[in-house]
Amino acid sequence: MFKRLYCLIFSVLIAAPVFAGENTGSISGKVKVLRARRSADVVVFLADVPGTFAPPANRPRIDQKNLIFIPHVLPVIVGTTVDFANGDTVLHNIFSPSKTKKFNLGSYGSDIVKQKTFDKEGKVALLCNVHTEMSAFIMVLPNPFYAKTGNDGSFTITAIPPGEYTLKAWHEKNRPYQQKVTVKAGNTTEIKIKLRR
Ligand SMILES: [Cu+2]
Repeated sequence: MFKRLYCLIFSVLIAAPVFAGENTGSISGKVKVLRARRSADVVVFLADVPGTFAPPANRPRIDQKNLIFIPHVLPVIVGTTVDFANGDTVLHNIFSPSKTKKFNLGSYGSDIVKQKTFDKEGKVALLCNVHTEMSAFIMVLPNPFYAKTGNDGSFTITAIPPGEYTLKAWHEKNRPYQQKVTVKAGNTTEIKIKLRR
């Protein structure tokens, strides 16, 4: 009986260091976009985490429904290939005039999904040649330590290696924001951000 108990305690002690979150930290917070009704679609990210990071195995997707890009803002890491679908019955023609990635997918309907790989950091504005009111953004980031705010402005970035970093926040209509942030193992750093025009 005792032997079994010791065994159990021992294995728990050995297993402990590999628990997720034990060796990493989190950043959690809230962004307030001043003079805006919603604080959604703000990309909060760490600019300077050392290491190389592979893009995800599953391709993220930007769809188009009722002449709206969904999602409106898509953060990805460098090297990510994005699927561009058309969920409407009309043709769309996605293009980007941005320096980060200039491209034009041509016009196509719902029977085709096209891909583009984003291999340079920066902002990519998406537009449609057919519908001038359509707009979306892809933020190409250096690492997976990012989050996008919900309607209430809240965000959480998890599994961050401990260290001191530059935290940046981007919103399409506001001035870019940055601050220093310290991440400690097993800890959550709380951040409050106000974005101004
Ligand atoms: Cu369109």
